[in-house]
Amino acid sequence: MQMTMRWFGSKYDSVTLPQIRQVPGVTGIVTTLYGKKPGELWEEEAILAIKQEVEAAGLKIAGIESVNIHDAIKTGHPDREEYIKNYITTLERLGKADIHMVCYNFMPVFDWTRSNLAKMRSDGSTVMSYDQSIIDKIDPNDISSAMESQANGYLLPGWEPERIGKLKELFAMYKGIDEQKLFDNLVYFLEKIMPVCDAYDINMAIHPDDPPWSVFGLPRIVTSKEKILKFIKAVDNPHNGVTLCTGSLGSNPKNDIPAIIHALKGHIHFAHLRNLKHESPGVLEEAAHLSSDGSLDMYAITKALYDAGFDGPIRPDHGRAIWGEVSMPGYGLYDRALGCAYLNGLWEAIAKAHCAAQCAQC
Ligand SMILES: [Mn+2]
Repeated sequence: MQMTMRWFGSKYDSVTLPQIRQVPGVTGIVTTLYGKKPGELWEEEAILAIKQEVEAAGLKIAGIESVNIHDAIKTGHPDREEYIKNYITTLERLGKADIHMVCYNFMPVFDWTRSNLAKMRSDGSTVMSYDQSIIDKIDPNDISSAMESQANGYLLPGWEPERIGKLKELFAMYKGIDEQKLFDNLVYFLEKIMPVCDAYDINMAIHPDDPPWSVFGLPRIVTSKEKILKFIKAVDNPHNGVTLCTGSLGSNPKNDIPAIIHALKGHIHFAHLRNLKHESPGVLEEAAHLSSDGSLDMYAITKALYDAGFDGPIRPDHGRAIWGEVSMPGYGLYDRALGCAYLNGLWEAIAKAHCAAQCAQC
């Protein structure tokens, strides 16, 4: 595995590449052209510029998170052909720049959703949290201003104001789109892009829905082991894979994450590791990465990745806001650096125990 951190680019991120370079064991970042709208073509020059900037800091681009999918592709609108063409060209340009992993999601209208971006915990840190009863009371038209007002002045990933500003149109586009149609549109998209992924060895890593259930009545299809296996099997190609996000999948306590990892062996191209604490059904908050701070067994999850032969990038995903740091919610330096150190420690212990057990056998 390769330990990485997410970085949004020098214009958008409070954390710098030289800071990331000093986190022990971190050799790469995952990034994006953050100003790009879903569906927009990525220019070669822009891709090479960010690559050079990252490499000049002594790091590597381990993958892109994300190249976002236009709603015409998700809804199967006739315009999708044009947007798929753009997507293929962007993938081709990324492949030529020696970038081989692309994260994306297939969530209708809204990307990730939270009810609170700065919930105070007993130790004085703040975390992002989710309470279904609060979401149920929010008009979908008000959710973006509720999220934006808590974003510390940063642009939130997946909440592009131009797109979210047209919520009525967006909801109208998804009228009549049920789970089956969304699934068919995902399969259609994947079949179209697999040839370019084969040509440039690009691993596509779909991000699970966050949270993994329907929000505001919109369909969601990347929510459980069974549903993920359905589209992995529908487009039978090793480049058709997932981002194993423990926080998103783990929001539903019924998702057994080590079992999901084993079921998806060979199709996990990227891992987001974080912990969360379940309060009651539909009520949860993010936690420090340490197993004992939340409800997920991070040792069992890391061991399952190791045992499944996972060799892609891992990132510590969201962190708490600690030590007075002000950043984009979830993306401060301090707690994610602690997360890297902890996850590197788990990985080293698991790898060495595995080697010792093998030596004992021979
Ligand atoms: Mn994630």
